[in-house]
Amino acid sequence: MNSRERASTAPVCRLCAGPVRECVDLGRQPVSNAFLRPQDVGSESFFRLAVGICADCAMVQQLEAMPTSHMFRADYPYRSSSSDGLRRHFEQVAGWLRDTELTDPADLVVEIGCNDGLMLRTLGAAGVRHIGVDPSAGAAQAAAARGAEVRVDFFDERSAAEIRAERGPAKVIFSANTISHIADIDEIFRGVDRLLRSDGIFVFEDRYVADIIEHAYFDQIYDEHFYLFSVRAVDAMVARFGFELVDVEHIPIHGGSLRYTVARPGVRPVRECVARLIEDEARYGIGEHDTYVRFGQQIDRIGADLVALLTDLRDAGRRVVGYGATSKSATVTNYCGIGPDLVPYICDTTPEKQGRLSPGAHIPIRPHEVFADPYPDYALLFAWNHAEEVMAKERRFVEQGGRWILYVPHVRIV
Ligand code: DWN
Ligand code: SAH
Ligand code: ZN
Repeated sequence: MNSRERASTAPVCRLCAGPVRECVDLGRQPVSNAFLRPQDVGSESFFRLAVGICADCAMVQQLEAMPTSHMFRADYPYRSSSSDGLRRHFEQVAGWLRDTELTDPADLVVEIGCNDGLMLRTLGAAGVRHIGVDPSAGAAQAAAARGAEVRVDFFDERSAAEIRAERGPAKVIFSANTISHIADIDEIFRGVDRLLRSDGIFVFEDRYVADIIEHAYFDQIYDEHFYLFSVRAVDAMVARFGFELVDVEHIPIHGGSLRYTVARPGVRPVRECVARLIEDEARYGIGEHDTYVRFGQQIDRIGADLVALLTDLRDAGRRVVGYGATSKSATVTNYCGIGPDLVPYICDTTPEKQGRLSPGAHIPIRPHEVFADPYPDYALLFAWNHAEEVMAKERRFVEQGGRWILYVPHVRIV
């Protein structure tokens, strides 16, 4: 069977046109960051959140894409600077790029998906030539207020060509938690090809599928995370677009991510960790359909256990509130059918989310100050990736008898 014949019967890989086999179905899901006003209930967009793996290149990808225009709007509410841990991380990234790559005053750095400018403001303050590209006008405005220059736009071949014409080629193109979000990834690589200097590097960080599998982080799957990257699949992907994967570094961000460094072929030495990680992935079955089928079974168990626990607590008259109105919480609540009857509200520090309802599940989002007024009996930690920071900040909650509920890799009270 050639790939065109297979395409008519099976979903087709966005990258290599190979057959994609479905393995996880998380059901009907909303736009994970579309926190809605009470008067807008009934106007939400939903899609089927299902994931499959390509039999040829092993890229894990969603079977249906939520349109980009629904996800990344001017009022996209996520702000990178809502966590101290992320603030420290992006300051480190900026310092590393400044000291190793952006050493000449003429060097230009471009950030794809700069959001509120956490990374760029450090480089801007150090006098580095920079520009961020992000369609979220609200976040871009916050970035500008911090001294980062931002173009409110999607990064694609067109905007990349315009940036090059205006400012010259980029020595570094950086992106965190954005490349995996873009189903139409050809646009990204065509843009990078237009904009990157011949000796430049394209560095991107994204969640690592091996960590998602190992820790059953099923809530890292939502509309925005269209691809779940592995080293094997990214290595093949960048080669297809005429680039070379030269380095990979494991970082603890968002429960486990990889920082990929990509260059034009032959320009930079390829570090041996690339081949080593691909071998490790083969040993752990990261490219195998069966691995993801087992992951799906684990998700079923977590969902059933979580609903049973929340139901028992409610029936026993205990107060449970959600902590952190994350994108991840949209997957958990909509997959499990958890609504305000089980979790009456979610506390969150982001002004853009407060006073709204959570997507799909319609759980009210309330300001962080409400958490201690009075403390609930239990807090369901949707922002588990910031657990250390949150638990340190909320020591009084535990001292007053409060307990945390965690649900990955399994449901438990701590
Ligand atoms: O990849 C993505 C990452 C970068 O951010 C995007 N697709 C969307 C988003 O994912 P998320 O919403 O799951 O990200 P976080 O960083 O887990 O969100 C944390 C949420 O919790 C924010 O709304 C802020 C809130 N929060 C809080 O209320 N108190 C966070 C901390 C640390 C706190 O102490
Ligand atoms: N880099 C930040 C924000 C990640 S959220 C961090 O790691 O915390 C994803 C960001 O990518 C959003 O701000 C969204 O508006 C932006 N984005 C989505 N598609 C994009 C595209 N095609 N070009 C540039 N930015 C994009
Ligand atoms: Zn493929």
